[in-house]
Amino acid sequence: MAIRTSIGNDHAAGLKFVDAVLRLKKAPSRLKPATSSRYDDYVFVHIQSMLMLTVIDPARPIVNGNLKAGGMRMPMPGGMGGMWAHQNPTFLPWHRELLHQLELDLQAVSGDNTVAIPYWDWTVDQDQTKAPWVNDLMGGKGAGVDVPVTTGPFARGQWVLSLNVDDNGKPIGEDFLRRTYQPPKPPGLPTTTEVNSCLGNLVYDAPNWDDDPSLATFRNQLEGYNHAAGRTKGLHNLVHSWVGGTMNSITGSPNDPVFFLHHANVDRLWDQWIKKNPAIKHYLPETLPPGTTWPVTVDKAMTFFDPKVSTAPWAAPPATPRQMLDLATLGYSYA
Ligand SMILES: [Cu+2]
Repeated sequence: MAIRTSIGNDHAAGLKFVDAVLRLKKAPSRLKPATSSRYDDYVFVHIQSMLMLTVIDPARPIVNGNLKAGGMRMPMPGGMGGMWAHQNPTFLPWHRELLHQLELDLQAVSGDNTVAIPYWDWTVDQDQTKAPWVNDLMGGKGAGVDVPVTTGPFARGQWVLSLNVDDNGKPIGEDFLRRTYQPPKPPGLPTTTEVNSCLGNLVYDAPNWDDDPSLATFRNQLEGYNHAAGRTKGLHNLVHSWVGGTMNSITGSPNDPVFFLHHANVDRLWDQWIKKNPAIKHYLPETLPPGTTWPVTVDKAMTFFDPKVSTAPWAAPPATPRQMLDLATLGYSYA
């Protein structure tokens, strides 16, 4: 049983996580064995999700040259680029499975089934000189704007990115992490007030199930497209931008291990909301009107790989949203 604790007050758990991540970065890759590591498999799954390599809905066909010459595939226009995992209801269950599978791998590579992904409560731990940004955890940033990470275990030269691509999936020829901490205006990480307002929303998601800023559902608020007045983005999206650099990449953000601390916190908030509201629907849609196949309904398998370009990223079959709703069945909890 893994217990995910706050990296701000459980330094030991943070050290265990970092040690396991460094081991996973040396473990053999299943998806790209010649060039990358098992850690990078998770980066690759996320890159694929953003490029949406396979269009799974015939009602929303490939348009605008999705398949470019030379095999490079482009994100879909109109906010459809993240259809596997972002800008739609699967955002929460898809990332829950990604983190869960990574956590199982971290445990396996450490020979310790108590290794857990700590969460970064960014409403509390906002000081850039404290956890998670200290030298034995995530490290910090260099001097200046948008610069290489130069301290800690993930500094340039020590933590080498093998899958660093731009938003179109094109390699950017840089093998190191960048962080900026340059927040969108107005500056600052999300506040407790903003989180509480999201947690008070009792509708998981609703048509058109997308990233329209006016769609005031729990999922769209937690993902960050529907946000507080005066912000340009909200919760999850805002934190990606605040860390900046590699974390601001829509494709390769998991190259920065802080991605997993951030998403553990997002996942924790979904769990809090579920536990606080036992009687409501914890995922929607449950069914769709006849003739429609999008978005993913609660018992439909989510997409984690494109058979055209890779094999399955882990042994478990593709999870459905319903299988992600109860942490007890997944073997971890939040403290
Ligand atoms: Cu993501």
